[in-house]
Amino acid sequence: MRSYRFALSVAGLGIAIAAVMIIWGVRHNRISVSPNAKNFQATAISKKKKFVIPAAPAIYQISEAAEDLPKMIEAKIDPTDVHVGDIQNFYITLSDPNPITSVVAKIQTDHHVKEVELAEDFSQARNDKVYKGSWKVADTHDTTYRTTFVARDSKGRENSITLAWSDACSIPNSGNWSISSNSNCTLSAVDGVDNGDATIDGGVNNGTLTLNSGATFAFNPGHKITITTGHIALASGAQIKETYLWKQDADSDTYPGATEYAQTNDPGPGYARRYTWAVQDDCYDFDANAYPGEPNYYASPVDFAPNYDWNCDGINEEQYQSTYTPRNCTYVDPGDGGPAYCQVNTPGTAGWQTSVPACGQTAYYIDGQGCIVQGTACIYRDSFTSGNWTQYCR
Ligand SMILES: [Ca+2]
Ligand SMILES: [Ca+2]
Ligand SMILES: [Ca+2]
Repeated sequence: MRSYRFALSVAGLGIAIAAVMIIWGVRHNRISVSPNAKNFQATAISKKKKFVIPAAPAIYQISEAAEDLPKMIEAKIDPTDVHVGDIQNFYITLSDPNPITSVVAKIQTDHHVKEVELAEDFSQARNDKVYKGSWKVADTHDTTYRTTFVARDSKGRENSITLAWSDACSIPNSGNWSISSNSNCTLSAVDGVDNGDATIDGGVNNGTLTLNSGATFAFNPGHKITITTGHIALASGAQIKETYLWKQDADSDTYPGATEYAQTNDPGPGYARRYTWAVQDDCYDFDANAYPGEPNYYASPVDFAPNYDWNCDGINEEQYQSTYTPRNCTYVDPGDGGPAYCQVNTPGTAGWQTSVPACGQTAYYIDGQGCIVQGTACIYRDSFTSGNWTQYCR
């Protein structure tokens, strides 16, 4: 185990990273009534962020504990972003006092893990050994994409590193963070630890923190990054920086936007250190009515359709999610000279007449139904609050 105090040990290397009962039925309040659990059917909104894959090719400088052998020095994937049918090449540079016996790249995509044997590239005139291999891309990587290099030497030692593009880092806003909670993670923007230490351990999986070009991993003065059994893979243009992390609440709803800034001085109005903010970020920092936990429903999208996620939970929750069930009555003549009446067998429930409309859409809503005597039968009438309603969402 070896501790890297980056400010001291590698700064010099230039690494700087939301009922009223009436005679007809039940009337809903459009804003405050929450759907009951039985009827809950939220719609997932398709604003999933695609993970960031660097422009090809990408070369990563690897930092790891000194005693890991075979030592991994540099990895290259060319091209990084691929499509089915493309040829993808892998290179890894290794150093070991003993002969290398096998080098394998395990490529994990949406449905498969493909293993590619890498062979030594004797055309490389250098002391460190370069191994290369390629495969024809046979699967998509819309949800999963990572490549693990595994090297073994003649002493039976094994070392591995995983370059991931689909794995989130889930670093808390405040305090210590260890990569072992995720195994692998990748950053393509500003992130890091605020008021805490970072540990790159990765448990049994040899976790790797991958920093793509443009990524900054920040840690505060007086804190440290420790590499134990894991790795840091640093692309050209990525940096590890000893400084402070800041986030801005532009719409003043007390929840900050997700964008972070790594710098020593306060960037200005609305900014505060990352560790001082609410646990969850704002999902839309341009409207104070959109924030985590917003109780109200709205007829309009947050920004543009289909995003009606006003409460920032990642789904479009419709306020009214049921179609109505009809009231059922039986005409009764008491036979004693008294007036005929309609006996209610089942009261029915409020709901949309035909199908549940999407957020912002309008359809006929039966808010309640009554049955009255007409001649020698019962007829049904919708409550006066029934009509064309708009589906509100949050
Ligand atoms: Ca905000
Ligand atoms: Ca907001
Ligand atoms: Ca929502």
